Amino acid sequence: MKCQADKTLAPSCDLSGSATATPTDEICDGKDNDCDGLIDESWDNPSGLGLAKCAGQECKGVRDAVVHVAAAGAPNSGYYVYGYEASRVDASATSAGSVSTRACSRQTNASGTGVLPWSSVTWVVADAACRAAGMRLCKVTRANDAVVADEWGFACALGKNCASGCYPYGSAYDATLCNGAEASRNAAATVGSFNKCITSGDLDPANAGEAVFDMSGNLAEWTDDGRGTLADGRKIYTIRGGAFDSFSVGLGCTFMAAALAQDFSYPDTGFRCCSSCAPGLADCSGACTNLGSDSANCGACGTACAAPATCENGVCE
Ligand SMILES: [Ca+2]
Ligand SMILES: [Ca+2]
Ligand SMILES: [Ca+2]
Repeated sequence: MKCQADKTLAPSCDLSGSATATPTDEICDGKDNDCDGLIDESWDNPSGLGLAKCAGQECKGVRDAVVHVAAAGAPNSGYYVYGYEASRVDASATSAGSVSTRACSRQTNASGTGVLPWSSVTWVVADAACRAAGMRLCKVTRANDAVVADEWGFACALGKNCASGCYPYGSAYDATLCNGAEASRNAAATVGSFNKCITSGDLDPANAGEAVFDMSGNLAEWTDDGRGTLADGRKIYTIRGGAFDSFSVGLGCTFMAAALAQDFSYPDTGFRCCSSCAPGLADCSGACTNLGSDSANCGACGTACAAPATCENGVCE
């Protein structure tokens, strides 16, 4: 099986043997790179289905750039977080793109240019975009409003003294490191381009040096941290880290005072995804599963195949 030379014609593959391109592992680009008929799927090609091979192996699904958070002795760690603010599959250095099928975490697109983050996004759209990537928004667990666990804040604050506020890069504010209001950019930058705006804590002793970008500024980030419900039924969620139009306090790891309705969006609102599951597996309410072969979660969490159909590469057949 080979791809058509013109992959912009995705998801079609040329089965005649006359094509020139060969399949590759799936990347987050709005195209069917591995010629299996699915675009930007997060799971690997199941073995035994006769699907495209990559260097003799089954092709891998999209592998978002994530950082494993497994700090020693930290009871709330053991999860994965996007290394970059989420971007759309068709993002470039000059456009945030327009396709809303799923979120991506990467510093550059297939053309090798930087990508603007997915902005003007509502909580509802952000939540769906993470789920389509087999992930979810970063969770906060509360008991009587007190924070019990905070995935987003834990990664940001790790290793710093946050008693009077802290930042991903350290305990003291530095206006030059991240894209806040004092950077005077007044717009989002391509993800990761403020290359010192990174987490300084050792998020995983097994992967020393891994860091998360832009947790302070650039775009403020929706989290799965429910803060109540409006009279009309809309839910309220915390948005973290401040944005290109925020000042020091709002740019901090522990700042949780920005809580907005689920349908709010603005040019400074973005998100990043988290997961309890390793890349290639989906986080379905905390259970890690392969959406390519799980007949109870086929192609998406909660999509069950009606017997006798079974799940074959994310489709009930
Ligand atoms: Ca595919
Ligand atoms: Ca793709
Ligand atoms: Ca941010």
